[in-house]
Amino acid sequence: MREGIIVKGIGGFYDVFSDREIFRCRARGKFRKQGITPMVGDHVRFIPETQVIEGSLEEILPRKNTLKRPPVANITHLAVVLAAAQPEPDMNLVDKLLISAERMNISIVLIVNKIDLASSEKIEVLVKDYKAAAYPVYCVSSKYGQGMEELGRGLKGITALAGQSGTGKSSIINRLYPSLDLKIGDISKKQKRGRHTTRHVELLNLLYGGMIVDTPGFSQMDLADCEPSELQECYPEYEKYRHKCYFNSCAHVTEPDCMVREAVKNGELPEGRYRRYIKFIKEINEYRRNAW
Ligand SMILES: Nc1nc2c(ncn2[C@@H]2O[C@H](COP(=O)(O)OP(=O)(O)OP(=O)(O)O)[C@@H](O)[C@H]2O)c(=O)[nH]1
Ligand SMILES: [Mg+2]
Ligand SMILES: [Zn+2]
Repeated sequence: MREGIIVKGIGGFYDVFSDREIFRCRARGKFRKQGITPMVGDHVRFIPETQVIEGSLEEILPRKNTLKRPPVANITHLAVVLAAAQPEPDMNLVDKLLISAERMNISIVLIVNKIDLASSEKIEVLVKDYKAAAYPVYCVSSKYGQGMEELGRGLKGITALAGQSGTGKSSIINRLYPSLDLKIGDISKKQKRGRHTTRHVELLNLLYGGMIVDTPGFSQMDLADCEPSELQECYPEYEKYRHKCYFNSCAHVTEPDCMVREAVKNGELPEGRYRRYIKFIKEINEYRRNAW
């Protein structure tokens, strides 16, 4: 038996990448009986095709993690892509994507694309909020190539790109993988918004090693299944302060002697991130009230 990684699923078949070759396999019936669906990113054991039958997927190895959108397993990095302009970045969505990656323990990369469309001051402001969290930030222009090589070299293992529609996720992959020619959407001139052009899920081998998966952009996300107490753990920059809060269970909202709030007040922690954090806490509490 051989081992490989599922890079694509189409109509009941799975393309498995192994030793620089792709093998088309059908999943054994036992998976369906067990209610298991193979996913892109799965490490699998398979029997390659013979002249009479197509390859056969025999075993799925334990998954390190699974992403729902896009449905991919064993992600190393979630790269959250925002555009410096066109479309204007939706920082609520950026932070929610970061939160979902933190909850899954997936390492995070932030990509600010389209730096050719904004002043360096504007880019500096966007990036500033994420310094304290110490996320790696790449400022790039997939159109003109700035920062792209460094980004390509920084991505190891499997990377999933996520972000608002039109931020340039497919364009970034096309730059990193020139022969590919993914479909790029025209931004509608009137709305300056993307057009949801990317639909299928496929793992692609990158120029500098590693694999990447493109995803359709989305515009909304909810934190409905997140516990309020869980949310603060998704902010690495609060780590240093939270154990000094007066209350052990401090949620850093209105509690007295809260060191997180203190740090925001005196400028040690970014205010924008904190404001959105408070907004998300309210959102979560709202869901919970409605659920009862
Ligand atoms: N000026 C400029 N335009 C860019 C850059 N990167 C991408 N674009 C343009 O932005 C538009 C959207 O790019 P896509 O790559 O389709 O964006 P996407 O994030 O894949 O969009 P969805 O698939 O809808 O989520 C296209 O018109 C690109 O040509 C850049 O660095 N600078
Ligand atoms: Mg796309
Ligand atoms: Zn606190």
